[in-house]
Amino acid sequence: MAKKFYITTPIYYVNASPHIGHSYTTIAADTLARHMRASLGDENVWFLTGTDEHGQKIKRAADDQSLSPQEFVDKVVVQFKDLWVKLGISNNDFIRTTEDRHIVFVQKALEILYNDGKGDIIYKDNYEGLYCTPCETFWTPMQAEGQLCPDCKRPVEKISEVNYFFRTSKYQQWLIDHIRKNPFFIRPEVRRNEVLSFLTLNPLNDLCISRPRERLNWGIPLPFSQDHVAYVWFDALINYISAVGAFDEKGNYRSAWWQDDSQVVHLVGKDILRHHAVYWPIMLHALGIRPPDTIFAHGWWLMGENKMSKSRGNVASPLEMADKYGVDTYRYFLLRDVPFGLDGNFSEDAIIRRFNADLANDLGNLVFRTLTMIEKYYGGVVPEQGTLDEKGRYIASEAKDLHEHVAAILGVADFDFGSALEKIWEVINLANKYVEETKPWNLAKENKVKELEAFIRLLVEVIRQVDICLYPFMPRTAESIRGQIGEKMISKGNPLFPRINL
Ligand code: ME8
Repeated sequence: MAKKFYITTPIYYVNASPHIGHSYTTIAADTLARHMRASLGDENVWFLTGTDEHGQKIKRAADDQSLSPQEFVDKVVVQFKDLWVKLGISNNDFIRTTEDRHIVFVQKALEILYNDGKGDIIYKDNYEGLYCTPCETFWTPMQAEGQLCPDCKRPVEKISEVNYFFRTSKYQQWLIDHIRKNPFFIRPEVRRNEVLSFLTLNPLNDLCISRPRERLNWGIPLPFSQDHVAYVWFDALINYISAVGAFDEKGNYRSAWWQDDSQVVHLVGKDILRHHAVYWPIMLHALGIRPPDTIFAHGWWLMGENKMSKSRGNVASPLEMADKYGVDTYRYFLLRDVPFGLDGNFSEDAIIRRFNADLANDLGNLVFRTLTMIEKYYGGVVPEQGTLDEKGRYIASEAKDLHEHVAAILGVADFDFGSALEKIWEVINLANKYVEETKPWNLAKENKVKELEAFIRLLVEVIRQVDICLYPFMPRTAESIRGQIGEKMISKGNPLFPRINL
């Protein structure tokens, strides 16, 4: 097992407010970061998120509001930062591509590739192509069938200009070999196969990494050309290394987090898989930096048939959902309702169903009935451990092993949050069923003092184990359960999840 864990989210465009899709990746990364901190220690986990602030899209959005691009991004970035605080996101750093630390680093990386490659890695050429401005991508006439962008289906523009290119084609075979040798490099499997077939069936086009300043000046100036700025994707991908390291005077990258003994994981949506699984590893390889260990591309939240997206305007607000249903309910819903990797339909009805069934009925009920019994039978003092019957012993051992089971599920690069939560709920439900079968109120009536004590103590142990496993997913809930069931005494308070009546 790696000694260090470095996890990232995409850096989001600040052309509009964050929506549920953005919060999804960030909550997933937060859950993994919290989970890994529990096993590796806080000091061995680094969680990075941030914002992508250059490029045409941002410039246009700023123009629409009659603001300078810098004024505009300074305004919107606050919404992302505030949302992450509200959602309990425990990122260690937040990188903005307009920060000096990033700009200087990108220029250095370009300089290294330009000088070391001596025209073999970066070269200048005339470019004629079809360009999709919202996606910031050039397409060949075959790809942009009917003059429409194959990704977003909006019209493309014909463009002819002198640009700088990155000879990605030179690294195509290296990348294919790397993907074949490393089954966990691109996950889930379906995405790995998708990238492999793309790479094995098509010659890779060299990547255009500049934009002429006369067309777009909101970008990082190329160190070797006054007339160009860096293509926004080239600038953006580099955030993953600019935030955690630097080049030494010989051009070698040094980082505390991007090391041989660290596990480097990028979580992204499937919309940006190709940028991450093809261009990014090649950029790193050309810079003499090893590829990340895993690029996981999750599915999309849909509204009806369509992907939820800023440009379509069919978005739901994470702030509103968290205010309405609670931050932890929202976190739980996103990670439980749809298997990580697949698409899912977003609906408030589904949140309410999860809330009432899993949170109010199962978890909330187990905690509240345990607290009530401790108050009623023991005046609020947590009883001592006692001798359990066979069923009780089985539940105790399932609870004891729960953390190991959850860690085994999350330890595989498929990050199956849904199955991990299901496993936790199996134990919660075992305990609830045990209460119903044992009928502790009868034990009390029949004066079975020892049995009752052992029984209630078991429930406390189950809740403690569940609490530990739940913490990465629902940190505030876990903390509040810890506050309610202390080492020796309880502090009952209100039910955690009062039912929502429809
Ligand atoms: O692509 N469902 O930024 P972006 C699930 N700046 N996840 C979604 C989603 C949805 N409907 N919509 C967005 C960019 N996401 C670039 C990234 S990284 C070097 C540069 C999430 O603001 C998902 O993680 O368009 C997706 O990949 C990302 O937001 C795209 O965010």
